[in-house]
Amino acid sequence: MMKNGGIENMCNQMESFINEMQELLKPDKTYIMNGSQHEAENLVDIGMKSQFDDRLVLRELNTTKFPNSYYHRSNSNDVARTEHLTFVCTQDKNFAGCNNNWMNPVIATEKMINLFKGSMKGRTMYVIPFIMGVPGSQYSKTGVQVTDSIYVALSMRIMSRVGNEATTIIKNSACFFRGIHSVGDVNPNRRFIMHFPEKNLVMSFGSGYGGNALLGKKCYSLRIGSYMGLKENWLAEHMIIIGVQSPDGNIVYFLGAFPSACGKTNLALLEPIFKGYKIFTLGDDIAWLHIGADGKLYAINPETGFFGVAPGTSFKTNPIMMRTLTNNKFFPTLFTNTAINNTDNTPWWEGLSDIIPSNMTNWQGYNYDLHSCEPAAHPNSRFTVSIYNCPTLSQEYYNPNGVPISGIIFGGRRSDTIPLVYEATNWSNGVFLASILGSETTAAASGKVGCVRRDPMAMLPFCGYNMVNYFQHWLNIGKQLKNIPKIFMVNWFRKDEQGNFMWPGFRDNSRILKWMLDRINGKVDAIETEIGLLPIPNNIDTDGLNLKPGILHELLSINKEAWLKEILMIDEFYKTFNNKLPNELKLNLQTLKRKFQEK
Ligand code: GTP
Ligand code: SPV
Ligand code: MN
Repeated sequence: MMKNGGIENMCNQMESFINEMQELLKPDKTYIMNGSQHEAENLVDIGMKSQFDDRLVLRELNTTKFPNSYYHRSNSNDVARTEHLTFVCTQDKNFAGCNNNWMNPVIATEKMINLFKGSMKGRTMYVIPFIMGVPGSQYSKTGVQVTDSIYVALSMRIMSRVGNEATTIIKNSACFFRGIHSVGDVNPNRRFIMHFPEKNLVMSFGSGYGGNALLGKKCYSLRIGSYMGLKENWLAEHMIIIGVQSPDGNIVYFLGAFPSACGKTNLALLEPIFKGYKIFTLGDDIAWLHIGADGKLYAINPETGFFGVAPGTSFKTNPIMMRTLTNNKFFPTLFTNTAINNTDNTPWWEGLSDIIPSNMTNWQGYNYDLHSCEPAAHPNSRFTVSIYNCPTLSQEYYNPNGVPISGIIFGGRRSDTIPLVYEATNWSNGVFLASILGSETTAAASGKVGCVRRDPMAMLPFCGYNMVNYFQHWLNIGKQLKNIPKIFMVNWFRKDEQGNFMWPGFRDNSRILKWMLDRINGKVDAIETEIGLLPIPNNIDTDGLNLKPGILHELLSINKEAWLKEILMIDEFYKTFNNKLPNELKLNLQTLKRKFQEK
């Protein structure tokens, strides 16, 4: 029996997709999402009454402190993206490149069909029509995902524009994205996230975790999106979008790319340390970049929510996010794999408060032992919250054409070598510096944490095609731009010998943004060095900053020995591309080497 959440005249293409899915997945019921308030309440209600994997799907949290907020605990084997189980299935293996796992599309399809066959027996299939981007915008895209997870259905409603408006646009359109998702039995041995860019299709089985299961997000908006961007001359990027307002009222827009769990959300919702400055938030994870009619680079955020890392978030580090989380308007907020403070039924995570609550349940559902060396919340525990709750949301978020970009920031998590901030000498040098971006791995993806790996443009896990062609595409976009944004590299994560962060980070990062503004406005000079343009230390506003003497100088210095090691790693990385890299990048590397030899 098909229950229609709203629209009566179901479009042909969408209807046949649903029929096909019913045939394959054999759900007991089908529910087509309409996006209404009533629907959200209903789904939450069902979630609070149903069990999956021996756990309640949702539990209500303290209604005064966290209104309309719900707790979800996942299977402990399903807490992060699984890059080794993520595939790009193009006809030609070389098209996917050595940056992706590849599988023959026919074999991959057969494998997935076998997993999906009847996997929704006894379950409801939720049909999720969604729009990425402002409805009606020339840059927005539509999709339909099916899932058997209420948690995923609710999360998709927060993260994208789900409901009748999407259905109306999709009506009779054949080119919408199709996403097939089932949590199956959450068995890592039967878990695959398969991308078919040539078919605008993703099949994901066996995981309910964000990036694996909310198919509008990384799967569509980045992996499939980057492929569409290559074909259609635009870029899909793992980037925040912010507007930085200076005391004269002028707003300058920046993009910021950092690998997973390396500071995007915190920078996107930053409250500047200085009076008179303000940061407006447009996006915290994904940006679609187009060349406007005026030759400038324009950015939109296709998403409508934040899927943010909980640990480290507090009134001290990120007051705007804390207000966002307790400012619920229309959408329920979800907390996943945090700990629970049983005294008042609120979510808790490391860094939220200096004092650790004494009566807690940890992320796995056990009493938390205060003397434990293990964290109470999973390091990759997250919240899913609507962007409309955000008090600093920019009015320009709704602009269908996006905002014009003046600066692009790339950053990684590096305990050594990489200075606090430096600037590329031009676009080609900026693309080079972004292509050699290195970062220590984090809990956002399964696997070892803390190993330096190259993560070009913070897109290594998300570029849906050969990275060699991706670099060339970046260079080509630059050649078409009339106003070239400045490109900056940052590192908030340098550590001293005791292992403490040398830079306070978070709100103090506004000091670095201020320097970038000054550079963009031509107010300050910079020092030419082997690696690019470094700030004159006096030009960084340190008013009220409690740094020990010499620290800023050290953060802005270049250690030749460390850089020679870095260059060896870059060489190794570049070798993996079998000499296929664009010449412009090879030349940049040669110049970098030569400059250090001359030193
Ligand atoms: P994804 O959602 O995985 O893409 O992550 P993200 O890039 O949005 O990272 P996020 O802002 O959520 O930060 C990840 C972790 O780094 C959190 O634990 C933050 O508290 C911490 N963090 C963010 N900014 C800073 C900073 O400036 N300094 C330090 N030391 N930690 C930071
Ligand atoms: C990331 O890992 O970069 C995230 C979380 O933003 S996920 O949506 O799971 O990819
Ligand atoms: Mn991300």
